[in-house]
Amino acid sequence: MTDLLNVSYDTQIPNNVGLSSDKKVLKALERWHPGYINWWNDLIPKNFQDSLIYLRTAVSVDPKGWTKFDYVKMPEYRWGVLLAPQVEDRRIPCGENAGELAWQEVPGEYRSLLRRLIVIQGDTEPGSVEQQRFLGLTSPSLYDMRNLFQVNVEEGRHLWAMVYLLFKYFGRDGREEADDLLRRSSGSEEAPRMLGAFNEETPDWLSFFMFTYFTDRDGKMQLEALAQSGFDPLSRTCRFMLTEEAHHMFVGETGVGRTIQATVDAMNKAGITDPYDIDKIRSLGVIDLPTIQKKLNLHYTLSLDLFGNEVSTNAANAFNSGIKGRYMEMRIKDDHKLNNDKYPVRTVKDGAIVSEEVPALTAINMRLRDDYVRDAAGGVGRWNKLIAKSGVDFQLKIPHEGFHRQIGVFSSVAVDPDGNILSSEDWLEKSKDWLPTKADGDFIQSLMKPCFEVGKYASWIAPPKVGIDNKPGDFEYVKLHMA
Ligand code: BYC
Ligand code: FE
Ligand code: FE
Repeated sequence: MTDLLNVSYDTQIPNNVGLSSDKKVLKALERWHPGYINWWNDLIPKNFQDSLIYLRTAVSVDPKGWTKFDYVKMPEYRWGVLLAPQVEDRRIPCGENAGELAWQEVPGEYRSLLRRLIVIQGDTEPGSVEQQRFLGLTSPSLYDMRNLFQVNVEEGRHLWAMVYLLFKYFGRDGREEADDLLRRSSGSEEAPRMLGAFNEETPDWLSFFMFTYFTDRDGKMQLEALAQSGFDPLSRTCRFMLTEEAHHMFVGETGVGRTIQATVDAMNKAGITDPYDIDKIRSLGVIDLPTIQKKLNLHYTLSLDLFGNEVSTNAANAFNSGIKGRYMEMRIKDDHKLNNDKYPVRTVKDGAIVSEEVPALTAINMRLRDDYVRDAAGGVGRWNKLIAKSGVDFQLKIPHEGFHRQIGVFSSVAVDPDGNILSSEDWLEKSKDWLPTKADGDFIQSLMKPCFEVGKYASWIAPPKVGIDNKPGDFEYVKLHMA
């Protein structure tokens, strides 16, 4: 018997799903494993593969004590298949099947819908690691390097989580999809990743922090929605993934916060009060606040696109069948079917942005995006508190939902960060004030010099307030392998 909380390490693939007695799936995973290891080894620079990284590994799915910290070489990280414990008598929470027992097998009529969502989810995980592959080389500290690699191995594990579902429940086409997840790659011409944001670059550490704050938070929201799934194995998988996700967003929030802290500290020390005195501020070796705002604008809007179209029949079908729920579905007080309900959606009509009531079933994506916007605002408020405390007169703002969009109703119009519709000439002229330019990117790149000395930090980022696993400031988070 496998203990459902503790992770069994008796097979090559750590798991709490009883793999050692599920020979068919174990074999399929073991056949897939070398391709995965090759993907990882080709991706991450060699000297980091040989370095010892102070990583947390899941040893249990018990929320009270699921991790163990230790030095590991990344290729030896025990990627595993971990599902949150089964809830007895769990019911389908929404849609036309609401109230029925959750499915333990894939319902035939929803097979392709379910497979598509699992594949899309699975595709983003390795995509993000591909985007971040070179960041180790310019890490501002060993602490940050460790956090980068922690995020990377966990995104790798998230890929394993989806691949397990494909092998276990989708037979031959599941195996083909699992192979394709390693065939596509971020930014590739022939076989790009499926969703837009995962084919963009993560060229520097500020982008990495914005990505883990804003884009991993889309991950959180989508996982929350999939954790509601009536397909119980998907629900349990996503519930465990969410416990890991919290750390990714922590890395993002504190990373941006520490970047801001270094900037305002340097400004104060040099007696600069005008946040727009950009050349002077940059000459201090820190990133000026207006450029941080531009990066925020970029990553926030790329992340909004990940919610799909505001009005979507795909989303209506997923909800109605009970495959995907809303954020906190169980806490919402309505009939969980939405057949007669309306939901307000902003749209563009006769050159103006207006709000329109649409059938709530079709507005599932919009609703999740609204929840996301509220969730994302919290950290921005905390960043502004840091700035206010320093006495610098500046506030970061989340741009209007119509700004810089590629997907949905706003993709056809140019909108400024305050929500005014612009002509394309105006957009061309002004967007350089709102989105990072090549010159901004070059400047940030000029700061991206590795700082690999124990306990030291690059000029543009403040040290963290507390260490990982309560370690002291001079803790060696990475024992670098010198080639
Ligand atoms: N880029 O009806 P619509 C994460 C496609 S992140 C390209 O609105 P739907 C993570 C769409 O696929 C979370 N294409 O679609 C974060 C559809 O194509 P088909 C990932 C896009 O299904 C950081 C067509 O446009 N998980 O975990 O309602 C690091 C019509 O659109 C995009 C999920 O997303 C786009 N942005 O909504 C690591 C959960 N948007 O089918 C990891 C699973 C739409 O007509 N996915 N399209 O060819 C879903 O639930 C939904 O597929 C989506 C799209 C919300 C993504
Ligand atoms: Fe993930
Ligand atoms: Fe993540």
